[in-house]
Amino acid sequence: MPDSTPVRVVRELASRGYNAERDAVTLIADEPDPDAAVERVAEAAGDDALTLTAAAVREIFDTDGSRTTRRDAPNPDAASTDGGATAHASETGSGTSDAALSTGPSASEPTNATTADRNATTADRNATTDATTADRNATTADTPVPTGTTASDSRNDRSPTPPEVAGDVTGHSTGAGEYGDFVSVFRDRYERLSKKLRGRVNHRPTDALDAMPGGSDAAIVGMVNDIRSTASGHWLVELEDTNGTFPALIMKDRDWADVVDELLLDEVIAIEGTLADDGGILFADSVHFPDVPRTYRPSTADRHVQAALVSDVHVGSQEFAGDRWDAFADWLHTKQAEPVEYLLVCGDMVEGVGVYPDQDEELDIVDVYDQYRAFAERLKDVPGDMEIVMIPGNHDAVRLAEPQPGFDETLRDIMSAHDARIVGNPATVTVEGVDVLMYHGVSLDEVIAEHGDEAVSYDAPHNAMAQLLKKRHVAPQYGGRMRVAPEEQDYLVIDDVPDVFHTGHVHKLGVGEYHNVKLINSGSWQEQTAFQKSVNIDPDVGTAPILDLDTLDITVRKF
Ligand code: D5M
Ligand code: FE
Ligand code: ZN
Repeated sequence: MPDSTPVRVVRELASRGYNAERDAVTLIADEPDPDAAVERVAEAAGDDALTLTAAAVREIFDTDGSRTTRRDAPNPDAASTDGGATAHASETGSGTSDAALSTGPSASEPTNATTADRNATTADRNATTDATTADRNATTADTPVPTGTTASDSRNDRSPTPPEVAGDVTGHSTGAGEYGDFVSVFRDRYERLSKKLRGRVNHRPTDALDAMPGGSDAAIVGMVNDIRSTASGHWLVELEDTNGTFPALIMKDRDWADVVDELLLDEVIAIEGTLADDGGILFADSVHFPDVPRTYRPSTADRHVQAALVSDVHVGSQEFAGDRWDAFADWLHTKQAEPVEYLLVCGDMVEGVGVYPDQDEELDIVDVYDQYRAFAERLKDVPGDMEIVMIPGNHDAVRLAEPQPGFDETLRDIMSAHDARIVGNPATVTVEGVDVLMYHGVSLDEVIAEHGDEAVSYDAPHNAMAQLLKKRHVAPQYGGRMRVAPEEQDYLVIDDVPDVFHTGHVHKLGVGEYHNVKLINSGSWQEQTAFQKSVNIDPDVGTAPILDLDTLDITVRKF
C-alpha cells in the first residue's frame, strides 16, 4: 500500500468484501503497517461480518496484541496527515467547521455487523451498509465499549436519519409530450403561482379589464407573454391569464423601470396600475413577484450535524479531477468530518456521451455505463455510514427535459454500491428537518444570459439562484436552452419555501442568502474543458460547501 490513506484502506477492504465504518478505517490507516493490518482484520473478521465496525477492529487488534501505536495517544487527524492526500485541502469563507471537533465522546460504539444479511454475496457486501438507522441505533445501546480504548477512540459514528423527499417526478411522469399536456402544465403553473400573488393585489381577469372605465386603478396577475420596447423607449409587457391577454406599459423614466431587466417570459407576476383613458392598456405603477417573504424563518436541525453539497462530478471526462475527489473522500474519513453525515450530489455524476458537440474528443471513458461504473467506484470511497442523495443533471443518462426523473433500474444497479437515495431533478430533500431544494441548474444559464444586471453572472451564480426563488420557479422561461417536459402538474414551481437551495451546473462556486434562504451553487470536479476555455469560463474545481444543519452556516472546503 504505497499510499496508506483511508481511501486505500477502504478499497482494500472493499476488495475483500467489507464495508467499513469510518472509525474502523481510521484505526487501520493509523497502524504502522496498514497492509498487514488489513490482512489481519480481514482474516479475523471472517466471512459473516458485512460491515466492519470500529469496535470489531479494536477487538481484533486487542486480541492479536499487534496494535502498537497510538492506542494511548490517539491522533484524531491521522487520516488527514497520512499520505499527504489532503494536504492541499483548505477552507474559505466563514463558518463553524471547528465546531465539528467539539462532538463529545460517547459511551457506546454502534455496530451494524450483526444486522445485515449473512448470506449476501461479496459483491453485495462491498456495496451497502444494509442496516437501517433504526437497526443501527438499536444495536448501539447494547454494544459494550471494548476495554483499553480512550475516550476519543470511542466517539459516535454517524447515524444519519434517512432523508425525506418531496416534489419528485420519479415514478409519476404522465406527460406524453402532446399539446394538451403543455396546456395543463402551464395552467397548473399559473394556478399555483397566481395564488401567491392574488392576496397582495386587487386583480381583475384580463377580459374584465376591457369593460372597466378608463382611469380606473386595476391589477393583473398573469404569465409574461411578451416583452417589447416601444419606439419611445418604454416597455410593453403583455400578461396572459386563463381568460386572455392584456398589455401593461412600464415607462422608462420610472425609478423602478429596471425591473424589466429581471423579467423572463413565462414567469407569473402581478402588475398594478391605472387603465388608460380609452382603456386597452394598463400604465404600470408597480410589479410584484411571487417571491419569498422577507420574514421567512428557516428550520434547523436539533443536533450538530452537517451535509456536504457537491455537484458536477463528470466522471468519464478527461478533465475529471480524480485526485481532488480522492482528497475529498479522504477528508470525509477524518475526525474533523465526523459530523458530515450527508452527501448531496446535485447532478452531472458522469460526463455522458453526446451532450455537447465534439464532446467525444474529451472523453476518458466512452461507454456511458462504464462511466457510471467508474462513478460507483468513487462513491465507494465515501464513508459507508453517510447518507447520499443524488439528482440527475443534463449530462446524465435520463431524459434531458425537466423535470428529470431519477436514474432507472439499470443505473441504480450500477450505482448500488453506497445505497444512495436516487431522486429526480428537481426535488426537495429534507435532512434533519432542513428542507433542501436540489435543482441541477440548467436554467441558470438562461437567467444569467437574460438578466440585465452584471451582478447576476457566472461569478455570482447565487444571484441567479435568488432570481429563481423570487419567481418561485426553478426554470421560468420555456424554450431557448430550457427544455420542459409537459406533465399534468408543474414540478418546477417552488411551492414551499426551502431552507436551503442547492444547484450546480455552471461549475462556479456561489454561496449567498436570499430572504434568509441559503443559496449554494457547489462548483465542480471537472477541470476547465476546451469549450469552457473558448468562452472564458474558469470553473471552480474541487469545492465542497459544508452546510451546518443546526446553524445553516456554510464552510467551503477546497480540495
Ligand atoms: O455545463 C457547464 C457550464 O458550461 C454551463 O454553464 C453550461 C456551459 N457549457 C458547457 N459546454 C457547453 C456547450 N458546448 N455549449 C453551451 N454551453 C456549454 P455542463 O452542462 O455541466 O457541462
Ligand atoms: Fe456540469
Ligand atoms: Zn450541467
